Amino acid sequence: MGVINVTPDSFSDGGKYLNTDKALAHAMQLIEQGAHIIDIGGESTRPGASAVSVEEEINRVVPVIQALRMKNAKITISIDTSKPEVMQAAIQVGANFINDVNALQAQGALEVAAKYDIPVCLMHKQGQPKTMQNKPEYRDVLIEVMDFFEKKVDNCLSAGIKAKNIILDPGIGFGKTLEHNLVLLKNINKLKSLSYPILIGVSRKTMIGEILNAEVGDRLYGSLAIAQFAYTQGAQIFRVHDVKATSDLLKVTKILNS
Ligand code: PT1
Repeated sequence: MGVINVTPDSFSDGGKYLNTDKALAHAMQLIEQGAHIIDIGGESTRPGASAVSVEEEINRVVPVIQALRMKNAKITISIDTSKPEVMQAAIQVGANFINDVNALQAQGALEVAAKYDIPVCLMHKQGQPKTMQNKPEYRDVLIEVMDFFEKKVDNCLSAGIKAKNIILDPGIGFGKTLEHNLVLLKNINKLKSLSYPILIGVSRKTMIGEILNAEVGDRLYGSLAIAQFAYTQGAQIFRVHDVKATSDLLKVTKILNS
């Protein structure tokens, strides 16, 4: 899964792809580099980010999704949003994957997702982006994330979302310390016991900066190390900025494991 941020304040490529033509060209490049899914988001969810209005978010993402769908009929287009109105608008112009960092908890989100036979990624987070890194605490992070998944999966199934469309994501960096993130990554096998595919988004994140004492532009090798580890533990989808590097890494790792 390659990332396209259509936000002026994204943590790693803020503002670079605001223009529709530029975003489209970047998406086409990510597809060429091996991305199977293009994840398009109009609201940053990095630590400290502010919320944007429904209207603003739709104005950011819809032109990009429309343009990408016109250029490529087949690619999976993921809409990275927590707002049901944005999901709906995105799906109407060609998005066919819902990536919700709020796990469809917004009023009306379950209903929108249930209307379409498309994959939905349910991500765990503690708190809201603005303040979530302000001393996150858990009694047992693994148990709490697993309990959260069980509840949210139940809600999805009750709303009519098919089990085959559900994907789970432990939400690396979303209200979690380095220790919490490490526990979750080391226990992907336990998350897998729920029998849904696991998505991991760790590309260029703070936890790598903390391990390596590296700025955001210098986190590629750390990101690749975690992607390879997560793959070996059973994760199936990797949300990344560096598609060529990650795709090569996964191709070689797959051969060695077969
Ligand atoms: C993610 C994810 C996402 N991450 C899914 N969607 C972001 N499914 C946006 C940091 O610690 O992991 N999974 N959509 C980006 N959010 C963050 C969070 C960016 C934390 C940076 C950090 O640096």
